[in-house]
Amino acid sequence: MPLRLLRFALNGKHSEPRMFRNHDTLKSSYDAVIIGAGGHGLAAAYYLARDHGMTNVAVLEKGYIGGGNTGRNTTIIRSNYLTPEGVEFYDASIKLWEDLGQDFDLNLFYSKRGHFTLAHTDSAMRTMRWRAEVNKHMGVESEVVGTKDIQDACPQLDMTCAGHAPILGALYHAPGAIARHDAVAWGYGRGADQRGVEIHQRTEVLNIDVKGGRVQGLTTNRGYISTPKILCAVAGSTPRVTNMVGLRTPIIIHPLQAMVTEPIKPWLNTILVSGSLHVYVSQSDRGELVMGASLDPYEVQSTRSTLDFAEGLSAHMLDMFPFLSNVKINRQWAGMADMTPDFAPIMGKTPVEGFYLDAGWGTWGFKATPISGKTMSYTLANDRDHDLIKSFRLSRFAEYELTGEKGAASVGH
Ligand code: FAD
Ligand code: PYC
Repeated sequence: MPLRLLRFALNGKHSEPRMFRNHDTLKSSYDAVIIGAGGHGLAAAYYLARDHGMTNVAVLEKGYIGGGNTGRNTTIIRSNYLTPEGVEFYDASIKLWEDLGQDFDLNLFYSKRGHFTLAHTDSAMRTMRWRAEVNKHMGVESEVVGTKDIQDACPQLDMTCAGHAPILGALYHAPGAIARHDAVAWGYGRGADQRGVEIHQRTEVLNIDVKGGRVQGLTTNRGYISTPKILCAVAGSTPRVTNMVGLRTPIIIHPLQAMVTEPIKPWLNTILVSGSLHVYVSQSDRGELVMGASLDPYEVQSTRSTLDFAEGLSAHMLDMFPFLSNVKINRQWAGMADMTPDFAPIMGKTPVEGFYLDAGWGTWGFKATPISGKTMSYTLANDRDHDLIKSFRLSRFAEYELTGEKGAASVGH
C-alpha cells in the first residue's frame, strides 16, 4: 500500500468532507425506523424528510450502506413491463431517474442506452408484441423490431447465436438505461443525512416488539429503540425480519449471480437481453461488460459464487459474441433475491399496525429505487397505501389477485 494512502487513512483529519455523519449513540426513540440502508431504505428516508417533513428518523443497517443487492446489481433500468400497473409504476420511476443526479448534485452516471429483449422463438415474439401493445397503450416507448434493426444497433452480435437459437426479432425499449449503483445509495443517503435523518451502519435489528397487534419498538445489537413506525426494506433478509412480527409472506430466497469482464474498448452501446440463452449484458462507462443470467435453481440464503454459473454464462455469451473468447472475467458475485410468485413486489401497510413492507424486489428492484422511496414514504407518513402501489399489496395473494410480471423479467427462472 502506498505510504501516502496509509498516512491518509490513519490521520483522523480528512480533507474531503464525509458523505454522512457518524453517530456514536442511538436515541431511545424515533418517529420512524427504517431497517436496511440499501437504495430502497435510503430513498424512503430521503423522501420522508424532503417531502413529508419527517426527520426524526433512523435508518439501521447491519452492514454498510449499499452493501446488499443495491451494490450487487447489474443496474438495468426500464419500464417495459407486462401489466398496466407495472408499466405505470416503473415509468414513474424512470421519470424520477432522469433528474435524480441533479436533485443530488452527484453524478450517477445515468446513461440511456436503449434496451433490446431478443426473441428466439415464435412464442417469445408473441410476448414481445403483447408487451409492446401494453407499453404503447400506457404511453411508454416500446416496439417490436426485426433482425435488421438489431443488427444495425449491434453489428457484433451473431444473429444465429452459433446456430443454436437464431434471433427472430426483439422488443426495443428506447428509455432503457444503466446507472452507477453505489452512487445512488450515496446520493439518497447524503440527502437524507443533510435533512436530519440518522443513518446507523453496523446496527442490526434482532427483534421487533409488537403488542396488541401494533409496533412498539425494536431491539438492535446496540440497544432498544421505541418507535411507532417501522419500514422493512431488507431485500434477501425479508423472511427473517417478517418472522420477527409473525407475518407470513410467500417470499422465497434464491441467489442471483453476476460477473464483469476486464475493461475493454467501448463497442456495446445498448443493453441486450436474451431470455432463451439466459444472458443479459451492457458495457459500463469503465468498459467492463456487466453480465448476468438465471437465478440459482435452489432456494438458499447465500452469496456464494459458483463455477457452474461462470461456465454457463460464458458459453452463452460466446454463442452471441464469439470474438470475446480471449477476454478475461474480472469479478463474480451474488446477491440474495427475495422472489414472489408473481414477480411483482410486496409494498405497503401490513396487518401489523405500524409495520410497513417494501420487499419482494427479487431480480428487478434497482430500477424501482426512486419510485419505491416516493411511494413508501407517502404510505408511512400518511398510514395509507399510495395509489401506485395498490396492486402490490400483500393481501393480493390471499385474494387471488396476482400482478403477473413473469413474462417481463429479464432473468431466466
Ligand atoms: P438491499 O440493497 O439489499 O438493502 C437491504 C439492506 O438491508 C442490506 O444492506 C442489508 O445488509 C440490510 N439488512 C438486512 N437485514 C437487516 C437487519 N436485520 N438489520 C439491519 N439491516 C439489515 N434490479 C434491477 O432493476 N435491474 C437490474 O439489472 C438488477 N440486477 C440484479 C443483479 C443481481 C446480481 C442482483 C442480486 C439483483 C439485481 N437486481 C436488479 C435487483 C436489485 O438489486 C434489488 O431488487 C434492489 O437492489 C433491492 O434494493 P433494497 O434497497 O431493497 O435492498
Ligand atoms: O430487471 O431488467 C431487470 C434485470 C436485468 C437483470 C436483472 N434484472
